[in-house]
Amino acid sequence: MGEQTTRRLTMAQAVVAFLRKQYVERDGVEQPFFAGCFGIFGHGNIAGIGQALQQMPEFRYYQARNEQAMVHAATAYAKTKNRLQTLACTSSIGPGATNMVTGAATATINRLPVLLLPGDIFARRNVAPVLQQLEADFTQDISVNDCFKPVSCYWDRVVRPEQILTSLPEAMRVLTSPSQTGAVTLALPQDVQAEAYPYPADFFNKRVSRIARNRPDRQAIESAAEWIRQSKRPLLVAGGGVIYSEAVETLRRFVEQTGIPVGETMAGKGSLLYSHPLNLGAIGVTGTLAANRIARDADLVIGVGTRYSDFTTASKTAFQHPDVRFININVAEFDAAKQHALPLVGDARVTLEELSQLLAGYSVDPDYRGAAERLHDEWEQEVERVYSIRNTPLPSQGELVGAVNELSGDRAIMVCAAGSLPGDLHKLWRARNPKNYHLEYGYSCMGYEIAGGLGVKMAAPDKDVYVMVGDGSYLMMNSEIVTSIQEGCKLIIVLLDNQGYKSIGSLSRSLGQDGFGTRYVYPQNGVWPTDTAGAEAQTLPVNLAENARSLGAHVIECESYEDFTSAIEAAQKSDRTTVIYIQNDRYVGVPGYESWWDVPVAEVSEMPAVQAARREWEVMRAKEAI
Ligand SMILES: Cc1ncc(C[n+]2csc(CCOP(=O)(O)OP(=O)(O)O)c2C)c(N)n1
Ligand SMILES: [Mg+2]
Repeated sequence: MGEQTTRRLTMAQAVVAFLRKQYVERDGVEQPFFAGCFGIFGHGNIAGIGQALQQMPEFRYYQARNEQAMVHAATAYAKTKNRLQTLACTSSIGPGATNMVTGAATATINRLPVLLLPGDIFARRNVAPVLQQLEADFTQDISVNDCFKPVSCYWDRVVRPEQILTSLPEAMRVLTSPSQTGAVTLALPQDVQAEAYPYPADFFNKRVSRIARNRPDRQAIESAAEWIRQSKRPLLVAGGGVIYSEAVETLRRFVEQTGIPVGETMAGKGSLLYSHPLNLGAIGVTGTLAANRIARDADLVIGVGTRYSDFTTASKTAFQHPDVRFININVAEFDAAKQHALPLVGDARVTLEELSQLLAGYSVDPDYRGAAERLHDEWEQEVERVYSIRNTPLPSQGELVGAVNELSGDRAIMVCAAGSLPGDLHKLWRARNPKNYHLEYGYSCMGYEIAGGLGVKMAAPDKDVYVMVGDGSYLMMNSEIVTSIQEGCKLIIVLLDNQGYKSIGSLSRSLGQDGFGTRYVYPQNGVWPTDTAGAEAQTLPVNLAENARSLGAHVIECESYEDFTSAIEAAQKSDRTTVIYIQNDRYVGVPGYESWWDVPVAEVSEMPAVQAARREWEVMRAKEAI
C-alpha cells in the first residue's frame, strides 16, 4: 500500500473543509448541501469553528442575534429548498448551546434538516469545571449538550479529532435521508476543536449524496389500487411530503384522472392550486367546511406525506365513516403505518405515478365528484365573505389576511408559526404556488416567524417574503430584524397587535376560563384581569412600532383597513425590512367548521363554566377513534 496523503488540520478546520464539499443530487440536479454556517461565538467555539470559518471564507459565515433564531432560520431555509439544502449552526458551550435545543426540536418535529455544532466542555477534563459547565457528582461523561438527544435524529460527541472521520459521514446520511432527517447534533469539545490531526486528504474530496426516489412494495401498491377502486367516497390528504418530493404536478394529474378530492394539512397547503375545483382546502381542526364534511363521510383516506398530527385528524374525530380505511404513501415507514393503514413506503412522486397507471380507466362516481366541487365553490364564497368583513373600530384578522393574500401576488412567500394566525391562514390563505404558504406548525414555535422569514429570504432572494406575526410572538423573538438589515434580506413583517394572546384567549374562553393570563394588562390588586374586566383592565405602555424602528426596520403604522392596504403597497417599494404595524380585534374570529381539538378540561372544578365545558368535552371525547 502506498503512503496516504494527509492534511494536518484542526478538528474544526476539518469539519468546515468537509462540509463545504458536500453535495446532493436529485433528478439529475446537483447542488451544494450547505449554504454556509450561522454562528454566535463564545469561548466554546471562537478558536475552533470560529477560526476555521475565518480561514475558509468560501464557506460563508452568517452572524445571528440568538441561537434559537439561527436554528429557525436554517430550518426555514431547508424547508424553502425542499430539504435539498440547509445551513450549519455553531454555538458556544452552555447557554449558547441550550438556546439551540428549541430550534432542534422545531427542525426534528417538522422533519427538516439542520446541522448543529454546539461547543462542549473540555474532553481532557483537567481544568473542569470550566465556565458554564454543568457538573454532576455521579459521572464526568455528561454536559448540557446531552439535552439535544431527544430532539436530534443523530447525536454524537466528538472527543477525539479522528472521530469526525466516521461522525460526519453518518451526519450526512441522516441529514440527506428523506425518511430520517431532522436536527443532527455534533457536540464539539472546545479543546478538541483546536487540536490538529493528520486527516486523509481524500476525506475532503467532493462527495455527492444521491437522494433516491424509493418505490413501495409492488404487492402493496396493487392492493392500494384495488382498495381505491372499491371505495365510494375516497379522500386524499396532502401533507408536506407532497411538496418536499416535488410531487405537485403528479398530484394534480392523479386528482384530475381519478376525481379524488384533496384536503391539505398545514405543511401540505399549496400541494394543489387553491382554485382547483377538487381542492377542498385545509383539513382538520383548522380546516374548511368542504374538507371536513368530505372527511367525515370518507370510506377511504389516502394520506400522502402526512404525519397525521391531531390538527389533521381533529384529534381522531375527523373520519367518522364506520368502515373507513387508510392508505398511506410516505418515505418513512413510521408515518406510513399510522392509522392502521395499508403502508406504501416510498417517495410521493413515483408512488403516485405508479398508482395512476394501476388506476387507468378508474374515476370516482360523478355525483361524488360534483358534490366535492360544489363544496369547493361554497368554500370560495366563504373566504370571500371573511375577506370582505370591514370590522370597526379595529379590523378583523380575517380581512387583514385577505389584504395580504391579494396584494402579495403570485411570487410571494408568507411565513407564520404560532398564535391565532395559523388557523385563520390555513382556512383562508389562497395558495397560488407550492411554496406560497410557509407554516411552521409541527412545533408551532412562537418566535419562529421573523427568524424563519430571514431563512426563507436567504433561500429565495428573488421572492417577496411576508412574515405574519402576532404581538406575543414578536415580543418573544424579534431580534433577527437586525440580521435581516445586516444581510440585506428584505422582509415585509405584518405585526398584528391585539395586546396579548387572541388564540389562547379564545381557547381559554372555550374551556370556561375567561381568558385568564392571556391579556397584556396590569394585574389589579394582585389579581389577573380576565376578559370580563374588558376595558377596565389597564393596558401596558409598550410601543412595538418604536421597538421595530429601533432595530433598524422601516415602520409603517396603520389604523384602518385602507391604511393597511396602502402600507402593503408602500412596503413593497421599500428597499429594506419593513414592519407594518396594526392593531386588530381580540374577539372577532374566523369560525371553526365542524371540527374539534382535544384539550382536556378539568374533571372537577369550582367554576361552573369549567364544569359546563367539561360536559361538552366528554361528548366529543367519545367520538375519538382509538
Ligand atoms: C414558544 C411558545 N410558547 C408558548 C406557546 C403557546 N402559545 C400558542 S399561541 C400563543 C399566543 C400567541 O400570541 P400572539 O403571537 O400575540 O398571537 P395571537 O394569539 O394574539 O394571534 C401561545 C402563548 C407556543 N406556541 N410557543
Ligand atoms: Mg396577540
